[in-house]
Amino acid sequence: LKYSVAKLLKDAAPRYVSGGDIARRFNVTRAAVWKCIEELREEGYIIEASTRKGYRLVSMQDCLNAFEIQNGLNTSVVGRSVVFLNSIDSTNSYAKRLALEGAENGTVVVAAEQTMGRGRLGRSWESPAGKGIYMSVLLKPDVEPYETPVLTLAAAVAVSDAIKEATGLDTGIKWPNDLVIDGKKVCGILFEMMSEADRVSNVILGIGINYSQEPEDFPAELKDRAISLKTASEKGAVPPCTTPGSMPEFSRLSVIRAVLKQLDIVVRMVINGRTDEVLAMWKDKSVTLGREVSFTLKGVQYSGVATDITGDGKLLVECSDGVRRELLSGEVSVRGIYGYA
Ligand code: BT5
Repeated sequence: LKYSVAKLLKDAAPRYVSGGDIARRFNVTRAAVWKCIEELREEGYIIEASTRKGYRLVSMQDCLNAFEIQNGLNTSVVGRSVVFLNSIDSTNSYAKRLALEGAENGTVVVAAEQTMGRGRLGRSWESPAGKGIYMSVLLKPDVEPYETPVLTLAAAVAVSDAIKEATGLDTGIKWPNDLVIDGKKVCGILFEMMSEADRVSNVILGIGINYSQEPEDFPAELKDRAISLKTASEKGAVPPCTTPGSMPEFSRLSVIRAVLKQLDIVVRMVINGRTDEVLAMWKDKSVTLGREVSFTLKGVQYSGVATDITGDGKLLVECSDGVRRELLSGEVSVRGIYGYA
């Protein structure tokens, strides 16, 4: 009932709907309607009440729940099932647990907060409550292990396109899949897989996007290396849905839905063998290719120029010792000149 009431108010907005009309429509008491409204308000729906006119939905900007993430999404796989959690250790760890219990292909886990958000190579991901987007997508793609690096690059392309769609902001991709704005990291992606013999049984794509942190919200060591969508949009980009003089009306919800839609598209491209197109999209957004980079491999530090991406998703670096090396994401960290390691 709760979300049926939300949908009714959404369809009617900005007009009021009377409590009596809602009660009759769903065959419940006015007291039950009032209780729904209270619950929706707790979930972040801003609903105005007027004794004469009834209820009116004013804003959904802070609201996040499984119903709104999934409602009318129209994707073929990604988002088939959505789990929303107020707080969790890590959405990737949670998705892994769901996978072991047999969760379906395309299951999405979204949390408002992570208490142990993870990065690659044992690093951590700052995940303060309500200020970021923390989500994991469970996929069961019919691919072999060597095909998965392209899938992780594809995820970066999808999130970059989604951020553009939902906020109007342009992001560059730092290899393998950090999204950056003005040389600062706005999104990180953690790719994990569970495989049996030579089949990939489950892939978990973990996506962390800084949404509304102010620069001072980041820990000191990240202040110059991290940025949120909100800060970036205040600096000049024009989001698609602004009314003159008002703050940008994008939301965690609109960004998440755009991510799911774009992921659905690129995952299908990879599965259908259209990897060349995906790699071309990645290259187009890359801020790494053509630049000088350094990295550490088995304790030895190398530097060189990143020249290309191989057909199977590895970064080609022409090293200063004359050797051309192929780097696999997840194995190494590439340092560039973008203000952060
Ligand atoms: C990543 O690792 O960038 C992958 C981050 C993935 C996070 C998502 S959130 C949902 C899902 N559940 C999880 O538990 N994880 C995924 P990496 O390339 O290793 O970068 C980690 C480094 O980025 C850290 O060592 C910090 O230097 C920096 N960092 C940490 N939190 C940050 C933040 N919020 N914004 C920008 N940089 C951050």
